Amino acid sequence: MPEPQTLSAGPFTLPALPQQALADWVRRDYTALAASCAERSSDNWERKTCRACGSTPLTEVISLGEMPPANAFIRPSELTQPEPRFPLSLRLCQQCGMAQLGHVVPPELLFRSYLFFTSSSRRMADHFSRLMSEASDEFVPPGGLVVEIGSNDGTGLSSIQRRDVRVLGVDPARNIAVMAAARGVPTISEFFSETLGREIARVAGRADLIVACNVLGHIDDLDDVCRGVKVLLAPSGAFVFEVPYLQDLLDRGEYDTIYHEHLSYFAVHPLARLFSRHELRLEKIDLFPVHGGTIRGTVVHGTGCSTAVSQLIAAEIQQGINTRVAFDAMAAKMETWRTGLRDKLGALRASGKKVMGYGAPAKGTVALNYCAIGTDLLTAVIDSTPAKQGFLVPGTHQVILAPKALEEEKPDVLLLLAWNHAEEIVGREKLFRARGGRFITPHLAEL
Ligand code: JHZ
Repeated sequence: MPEPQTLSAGPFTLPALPQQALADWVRRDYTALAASCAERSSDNWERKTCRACGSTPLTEVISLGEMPPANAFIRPSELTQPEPRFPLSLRLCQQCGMAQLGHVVPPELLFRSYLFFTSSSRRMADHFSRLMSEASDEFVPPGGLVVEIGSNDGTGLSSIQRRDVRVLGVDPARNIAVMAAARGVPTISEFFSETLGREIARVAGRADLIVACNVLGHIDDLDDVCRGVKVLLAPSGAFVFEVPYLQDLLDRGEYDTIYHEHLSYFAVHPLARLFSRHELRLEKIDLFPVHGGTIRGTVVHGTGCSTAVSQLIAAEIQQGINTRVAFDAMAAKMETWRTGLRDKLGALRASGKKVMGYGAPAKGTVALNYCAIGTDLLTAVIDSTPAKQGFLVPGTHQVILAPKALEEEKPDVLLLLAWNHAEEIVGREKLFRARGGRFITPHLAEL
């Protein structure tokens, strides 16, 4: 364990807390800390200005109608109660081309109790461990501080805990923060904000590395987050983030990744613009195939962006990914898949085949609701997450069963709702395939 040391952190020159003291601080001061964070709006409201550049107008390019929140799994006993639904429509900023949702569901409703666990995919856990390890090698000196925003169950941070670094998680999901703390990752169960960034810097010193994977898209006030990163990040530190890439969403028609939790759909161009408004420099972009196509950005203090990032931006503009034409093409594909999938499932039912879903991801809720696939077409869904089992898919109400149900139910066809984990899932379910079982995807691919 490193000795306490004094960090020179801009206006903050307090002794940095070692790991154990950091954990004690989180435990002891949690209530006061939570109260000091800005209260969130409790209304479902409409967004009129762009999250990246603040401009108007925002023009609607895709509508998925009214949808239940994608992770609002319900108990069978709650079936008689009305299920909340909110408008789900994608809008485009006419100035910077940022794609974003028009309606904001209160984050307290979406994120305080959460059923998605980073550790649910071995491949993703490895991906995040590699990120943590490589970024720590590059940016974190001995005894340095790593803060993860949206740290979930602590999968990422726990992978570097044996190093000579201090780790601190921030995640609003109270049920998951407890799990992270139990595996030794001190976690502030709050929404990240400028207020919280200042508080962490004041008490723990500035962070050498701030990580946020699949988080920026979930936050309505991106300016507040950037201000928080700016005050928390050490002068030579880095902010490393991952977000699904809009280019892949459009190319592959990943309409099911559009849901209320995802408020922004990022291309590099609007991101660079957002950061530069906060004197943060987008230094590097790496592309990864995970989650249907992801970009990892590395941001440092400074202005502008690197030559490599500028080249990516030029390519995006040339391809027109932030234009209405690209979204119109996707809307047409969505319609074809919806009709095709309903027809296919109808034909399978007519020929006496049993079809179940595999994976109860957030995107599964969107695909099933958008295509109006009820329990008549798809009887149940398999998912390995114990916390989801026994619950029903929001809106369409398939019961979620543990993978062992495959042997009892013996479905003929599995609709792979978690298509982004195809390799892992198809690779594991060899028995199902051996007895003639087939996987199909919501995009009508046969695996
Ligand atoms: P998965 C999540 O979306 C949530 P989701 C979040 N909003 C986000 O931004 C994106 O990730 C990027 C199960 N499973 O990862 C586990 C198996 O059953 O596609 C999960 O419930 N067996 C933060 O929810 C689901 O599938 C397996 O072998 O769309 C996958 O969810 C594996 C690998 C997974 O994320």
